[in-house]
Amino acid sequence: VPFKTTAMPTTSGTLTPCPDFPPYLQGVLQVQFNTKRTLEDVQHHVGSFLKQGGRYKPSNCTAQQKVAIIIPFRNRHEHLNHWLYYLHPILIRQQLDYGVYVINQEGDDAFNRAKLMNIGHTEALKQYDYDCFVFSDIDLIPLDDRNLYRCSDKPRHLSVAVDKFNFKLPYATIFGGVSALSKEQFLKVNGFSNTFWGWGGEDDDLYQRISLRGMSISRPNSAIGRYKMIRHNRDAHNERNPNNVQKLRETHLNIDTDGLNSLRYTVREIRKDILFTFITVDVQAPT
Ligand code: UD2
Ligand code: MN
Repeated sequence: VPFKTTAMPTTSGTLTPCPDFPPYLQGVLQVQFNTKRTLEDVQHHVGSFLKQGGRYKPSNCTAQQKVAIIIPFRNRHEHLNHWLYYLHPILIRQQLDYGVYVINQEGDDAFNRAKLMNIGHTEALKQYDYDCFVFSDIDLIPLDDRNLYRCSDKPRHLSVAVDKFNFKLPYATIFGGVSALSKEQFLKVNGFSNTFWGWGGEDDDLYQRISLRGMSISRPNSAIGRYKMIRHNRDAHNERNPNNVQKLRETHLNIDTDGLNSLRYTVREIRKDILFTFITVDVQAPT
């Protein structure tokens, strides 16, 4: 039984808080991407545990946090299927009250990962009173379910040991991949910058925002924070943007005016699948 739940109603009829250490965790996980997976496969695998929109909450205890998982997306359906296949069972075992939001950039202008994250945060809060946001690439699968998709007293970097980087941090301040910020922490930094178009820099800018607001980051240890990244080439319309290097010198000038408080976009469609909420947006790329 993959996600055993034992009913534990208390005498008052209310649920007790879920424990600090979820009892169903398995530790090290087997992950491989050679099997082709369709959305139907994944639905058969985990669909019955979920509610429309990729929502779940434990039935036998009150989750410690309400977590929105935000995934920036364009044209990575194969990766999405793997992500859903592996992550839903993990998040269920972690006893989270969670929802999965895939933020799909419409059109083929330059990709803007950071702005999609801000949009995901804003749209998720319209659906439910989330108190924690996990921002994740579509192609990163944890190799250990003790790496909890929760927020802590500091902004948290979860993807510390990625196979692509030989399971080491490529540099000490890296904050890309998978990261978790509480609602309060994310507001304090004014979210991500909206102005990093194309590949690179947006994650470092967020790290600098965190430092500028007097916070430091936390990480799981590198034995637990292990990930596999699905192999891929750089996508079309997400070329490395050399302007982003200069932008990184200006975080302190932009943090107050470029972020959640200047976010402009148009929602094209909100589609609630059983496995995820798929939100297609026009990010208003500069012409
Ligand atoms: C690194 C970072 C990533 C981000 C990126 C620079 C790690 C482990 N990862 O990843 O967090 O900072 O550099 O922007 O440090 N995407 C699409 N469609 C596209 C393009 C991107 O869905 O056409 C999404 C998808 O969720 C993808 C993510 O954006 O995983 C990051 O893009 P990437 O995987 O091409 O970048 P990568 O692997 O160099
Ligand atoms: Mn990647």
